[in-house]
Amino acid sequence: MVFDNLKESIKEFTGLAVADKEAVEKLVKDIQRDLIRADVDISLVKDLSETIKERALEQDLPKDLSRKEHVINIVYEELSSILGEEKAEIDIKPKRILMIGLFGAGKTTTTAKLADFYRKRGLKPGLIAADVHRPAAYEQLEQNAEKAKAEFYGEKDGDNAEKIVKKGLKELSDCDVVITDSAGRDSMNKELEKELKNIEKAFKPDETILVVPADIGQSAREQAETFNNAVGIDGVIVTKMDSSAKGGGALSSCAAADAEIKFIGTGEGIGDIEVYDPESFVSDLLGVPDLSNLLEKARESIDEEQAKKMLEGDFTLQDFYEQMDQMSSMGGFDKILDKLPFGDKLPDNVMDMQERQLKKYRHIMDSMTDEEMADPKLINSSRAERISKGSGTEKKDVRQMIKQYRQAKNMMDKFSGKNMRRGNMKKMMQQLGMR
Ligand SMILES: Nc1nc2c(ncn2[C@@H]2O[C@H](COP(=O)(O)OP(=O)(O)OP(=O)(O)O)[C@@H](O)[C@H]2O)c(=O)[nH]1
Ligand SMILES: [Mg+2]
Repeated sequence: MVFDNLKESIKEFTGLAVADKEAVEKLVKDIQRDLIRADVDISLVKDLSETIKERALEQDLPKDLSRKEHVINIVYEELSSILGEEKAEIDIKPKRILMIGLFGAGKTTTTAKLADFYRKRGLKPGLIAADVHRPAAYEQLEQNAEKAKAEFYGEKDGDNAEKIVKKGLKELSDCDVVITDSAGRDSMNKELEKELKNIEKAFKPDETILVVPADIGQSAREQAETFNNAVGIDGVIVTKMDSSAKGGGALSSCAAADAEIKFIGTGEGIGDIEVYDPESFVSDLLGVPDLSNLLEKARESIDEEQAKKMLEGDFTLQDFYEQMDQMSSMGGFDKILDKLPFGDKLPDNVMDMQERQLKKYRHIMDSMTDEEMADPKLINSSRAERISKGSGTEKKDVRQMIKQYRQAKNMMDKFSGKNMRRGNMKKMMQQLGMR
C-alpha cells in the first residue's frame, strides 16, 4: 500500500520525548524518503520538506497545541496540499459518464463500481459495452453489470462502438446514470483518439473520466494531459491504490496537473471505491487516529463561548449555521455520521442529501436579516417568500431549514438538560470530532 512507511515515521516522531530541531529534521528526512519511494516528484518533495521544516521550527505554536501536535498538523496540511486541495464533488444526479483509459487501467471494473455507487444513492444505473476490441469485453461488462445490479446494453459480436452507444442510449433511456465503457490501447494513438471522439459524438457525455492505475506513478500526469488534449477529460479515477506503492506519485502528479481526482479504487471488489478526499486519505496514511480532533483544535472552530452557549441551551440560528459550516469543513456529514452510533445505519443518499441541503441553507441564511437570524419565529409567509427569492431557493426550503433548526435546538436543549452532566457533553462533542 502507498506510503506504508509514513505511519512508522510519524509513530517514531510522536514516541519521542521532545520534538526538538533534531527530531523535526529526522522526521522530514523520513518523510522525504517515503515520498520519493511513492514516486512523488523530487522537486515537489524538496519544496515540501523545506516548507515543513520552516513552519515546524519557526512558526509560533498555536494556542492549545503541543509542539508535536503542531508539527503533525503541518505535515498533514502540506501533504494534503500536494495530494489535492479539496474533497472531490460528486453530483448525485442523472448523467452520462464515459470511461476512458489505456489497457488494463481498470475501466471495466470501475464502470461497475460507479454503477453500484450511484445505485446506492438512489439513481438507476445502466451500462453500455462500447469496447469492441478486447475479446470477451462484452461478457466481462455484462457480468459486472449483474454484480452492480445495473441495466446493461451491448452487442456480442458488434464491431461499431458508435452504433452500440446510440442503440444503448435508446435501450437504457429509463436509466438515470448511463456509463459507457470504452476500449483501451497500450498508448494514446490516432486510432484511439478517433474512436473516442466518435463515441463522444454519439454519447454526449456529461463527464469524461480517465481511469489510471496507481502503479504508473508520476506518469499519471502525462497521461492526463495527453487524454485531455486529445478528447478532453473532466476528472480522473486512480485505481489499484491498494496494490501499488506508487499511488503517491499518481495522486500528486494529477493534482499538480489540475486534473480533478474524483475517486480512488482500492480493490477488485465492487465496493472498493472511495470518493477522493485528500484530508481523510492523509489522516489514514499518517495513522494518526485522533487527527480530526487535533485539527479542530488547531482551527479553533468551536470556541469556548459557543460550547457554553450550546450547554446553556441558547442555540441560535447563527449557531446552527456555524455548526453546519464546521461540519462541512470537517469533510462533510458522512464523516461525522461515521462517528455516531447510528451513522452506519443511514442510507448513503441521506448523506448526499444533507450536503446539498447545506449549500441551500447557506444561501437562505445569507438572505435573512439579522433580526430574522436572531428570531426565526418572525419568518412569516411573506418573509419566507422574500428570502426564497433572494436566495434562489423555494419557500419550502426555507420552511424546512427552520424546521431542522428547531429539531437541532430541541436536541441541544435535551443534551443541556439537568441530567446531562458537562462531562457527557464534552464526550459527545469529542465523538463528533468537535473538540
Ligand atoms: N487491486 C486492484 N485491482 C484492480 C482495481 N481496479 C481494477 N483492478 C484489476 O485490474 C485488472 C484490469 O481491470 P479492467 O477493469 O479489466 O481494466 P480495463 O481498463 O477495462 O482493461 P482493458 O479493457 O483491457 O483495457 C482486473 O484484474 C481488475 O480486477 C483496484 O482498484 N485494485
Ligand atoms: Mg475493459
